[in-house]
Amino acid sequence: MRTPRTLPILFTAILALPVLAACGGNTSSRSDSDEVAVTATDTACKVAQTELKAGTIAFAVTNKGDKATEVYVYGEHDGAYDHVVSEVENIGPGTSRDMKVKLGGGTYEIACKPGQTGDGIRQKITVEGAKTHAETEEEAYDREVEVEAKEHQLEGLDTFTAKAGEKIEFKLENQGTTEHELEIFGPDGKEVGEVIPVKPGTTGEAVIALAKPGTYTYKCGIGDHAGKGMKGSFTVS
Ligand SMILES: [Cu+2]
Repeated sequence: MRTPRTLPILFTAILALPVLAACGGNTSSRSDSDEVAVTATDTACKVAQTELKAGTIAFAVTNKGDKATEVYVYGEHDGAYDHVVSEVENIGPGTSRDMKVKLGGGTYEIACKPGQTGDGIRQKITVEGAKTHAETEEEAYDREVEVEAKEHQLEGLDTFTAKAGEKIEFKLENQGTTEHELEIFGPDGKEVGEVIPVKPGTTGEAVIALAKPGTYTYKCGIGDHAGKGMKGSFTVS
């Protein structure tokens, strides 16, 4: 071995420091707020991690290019990544900015836009976890509707209607004795969003955009709950 004997000891000491700092400073799970470095240059958009866990993610953006840049997170909409989930603009050369965003399961694209123009340099990322509607922390909705779940009914949407383009917060209150959820499907039969399973006695919610007019259907996707009656439809005009 060519390595002097003191080196492994030095390495051990260096490696131990951040571990100790992490243990002492913060015992909570990393997934609560993962920090992901995004390095933007005039020709590249480097995202340190492209596979992430659902939740709040803090993108630490550094502009190492010569032009001012902006960074976007795009969600998928009808196969195209054109739905802006979050953005940060006017990042000058040599400066850094943070962009905190809450992401549900799915695929997204990070776009760096050197010169603050065009579609940007894109990097796809995959987020693993519950499929909630992608939302920034400040995301607004137009109104909310309450849905009550029990064995085996979903109540509250019988007379519900909406206008195309409305963003609705669906609040699912589980008054039953087992877990229930609420999946919503657009006129084309594709899922537009869901309230992930909620435990008995608790409430869950999701903001879901009802983009297109038509007949939407909903159901509880757990077991055969839909077959037992936990399903229905409503109209978006
Ligand atoms: Cu159910």
